[in-house]
Amino acid sequence: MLQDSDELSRTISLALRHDPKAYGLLMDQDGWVSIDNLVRGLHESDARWSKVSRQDVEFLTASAVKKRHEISGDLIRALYGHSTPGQVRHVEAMPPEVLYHGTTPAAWKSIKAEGLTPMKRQFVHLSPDRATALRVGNRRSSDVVVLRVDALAAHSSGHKFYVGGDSVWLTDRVPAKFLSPSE
Ligand code: HQG
Repeated sequence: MLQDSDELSRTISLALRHDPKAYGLLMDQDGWVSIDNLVRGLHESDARWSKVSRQDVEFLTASAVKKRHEISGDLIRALYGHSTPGQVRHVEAMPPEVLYHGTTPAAWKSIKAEGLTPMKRQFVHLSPDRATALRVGNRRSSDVVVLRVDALAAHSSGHKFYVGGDSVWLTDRVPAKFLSPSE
């Protein structure tokens, strides 16, 4: 049984979303890297991961409650969250009428003026329901502002939306006119 599986998942996210080079990984334009190379990179990065096997990574990915990573054959990628230069390609899709975004009261003050922007990531991240947005916002503050995003209206006016797994939608930015606080 793998110890520290949350910590390992965070380290894999670091490698796949933010710093593939530090783990010796070459990422393609869809965000895929070789699982065997990832395992090798983990072994070399920290003695804590010296015993991690490909099977451990496969099990962790398959059993995660929040689907952050995806495996296809010999490849693995992060489903969302990237901050590497350029933009990783994601599958474009028509969003539901409404999506949600959980943020802090301080951020809401500037979001009100300039809309949602990707900040340090490649995309703005949106949630399919209010409860998920609340959890996202709770990472930063117990006082969360959940925004209602008029996603279909934004899509109709030309904004593209992308699938980031089961619980995440991605878009380049959301102008303030499509946002309102949701009670
Ligand atoms: C805010 C985690 C000021 C935005 C989560 C957020 C999610 C602005 C922060 C995923 C702004 C960016 C992504 C503006 C946006 N002015 N603040 N114009 N526009 N912001 O972490 O959505 O657990 O990049 O409201 O659960 O919080 O890691 O985005 O507070 O699914 O798998 O700038 O990351 O997933 O923060 O979270 P983030 P996020 P994992």
